[in-house]
Amino acid sequence: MRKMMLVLLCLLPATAMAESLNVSDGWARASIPGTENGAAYATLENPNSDAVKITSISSDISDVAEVHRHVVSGDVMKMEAVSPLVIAPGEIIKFQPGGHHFMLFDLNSPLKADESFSLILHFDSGKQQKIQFTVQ
Ligand SMILES: [Cu+2]
Repeated sequence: MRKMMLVLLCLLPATAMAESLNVSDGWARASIPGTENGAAYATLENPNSDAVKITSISSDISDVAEVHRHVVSGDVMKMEAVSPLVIAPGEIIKFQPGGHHFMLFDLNSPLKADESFSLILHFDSGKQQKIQFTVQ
């Protein structure tokens, strides 16, 4: 019985947190002069028992933000939008150069080292999560 109570207690916070991702290491590279686009990276972990679907990204630092990944077709490496991005229960997706990234089109101003900014993840449930990035 005591064990059962403990299990129930442990489940409660998890339910309340449903659909939040554990996000760490948010970073972006400082803009190269003359470029209008940027990319941001972070590690996303889904600690929930259900898959999480990111359907869109919004940002106040750029006109458009999308989840992208690199794909190789023949000898050519290109980027494609991933929408929705589905993260399975327990899955960790490490965004990194050459892999998944948050693509920022038409930055309002160049990304400068040591500055920080945020993006908002929109889930298919209608919930949102704000995540932070530091420019390196
Ligand atoms: Cu891209």
